Amino acid sequence: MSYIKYEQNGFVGVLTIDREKALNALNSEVLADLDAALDAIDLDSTRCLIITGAGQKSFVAGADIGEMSTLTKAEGEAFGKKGNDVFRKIETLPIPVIAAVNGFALGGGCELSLSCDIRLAAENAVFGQPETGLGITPGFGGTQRLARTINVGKAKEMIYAGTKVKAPEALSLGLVSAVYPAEELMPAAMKLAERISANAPIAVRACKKAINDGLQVNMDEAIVIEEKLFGSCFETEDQKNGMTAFVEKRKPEPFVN
Ligand code: CO8
Repeated sequence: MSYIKYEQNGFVGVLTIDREKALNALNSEVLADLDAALDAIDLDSTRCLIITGAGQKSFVAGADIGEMSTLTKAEGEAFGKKGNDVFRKIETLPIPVIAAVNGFALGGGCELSLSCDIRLAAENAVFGQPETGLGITPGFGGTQRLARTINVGKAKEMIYAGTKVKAPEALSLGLVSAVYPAEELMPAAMKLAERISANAPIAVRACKKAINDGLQVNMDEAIVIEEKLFGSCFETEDQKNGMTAFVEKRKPEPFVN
């Protein structure tokens, strides 16, 4: 039995973390299943991925506290690395990843959403890094990605004090792009994923790479990254299709990989 459900809807993959009884908390098995499910995605036929949690209450309520409660220093580091490797795989997946945050996104759940490109939230979503109240730091990238995603002072407050943030505040902080009534979250995520998938897939992947790689270096190096990826688009059928259609005042043919 896998803790991950995966569905393919046209060009869009929908990956659900399915451990509802424990509010989709991430234990070693869930992380291993997530890792395997990511490896199994057919990147030739998938242009966008949505990640969500099973049920109405929780996206992911964190790493599994029961499993972590008895870890030694070495085991703690190994568990942290396991999560970090999987989340980095999500962050560097060639295609865009949307987190559809359907409830609690605490600790490792908040960190999972931060490894995605875009976060959409249901009205009942709650974000937080409660780790310091458990005697640990965030360990799946939270100290790094939260501080790079929102105002550093607010990220520090959330991490030092364990301040939780509900969906409307998450929107005002720029932590999420939009908030929807619970039943509208997945349709909205699908709609966005389909809009992304309708654009030139090689160009979309190049944009993800340019943004992610460029943010890690200074502006002079970042601009060179963009120039190279921009130039590479001119070797694609999609560029010819998209630009010829504009010049001829018609819609482009569907884009290809
Ligand atoms: N781990 C394990 N089990 C969990 C977790 C979790 N993080 N969250 C919820 N559960 C389980 C509960 O134990 C409970 O199980 P059972 O029914 O067997 O008692 C079930 O889910 C339902 O939970 P509650 O009864 O508590 O539901 P409530 O609606 O009363 O409360 C909350 C919901 C507020 C979300 C509450 O469950 C809660 O506070 N959960 C913990 C949230 C948290 O602290 N998350 C952060 C964990 S630390 C972390 O993620 C670190 C990441 C980096 C790790 C690095 C490793 C080195």
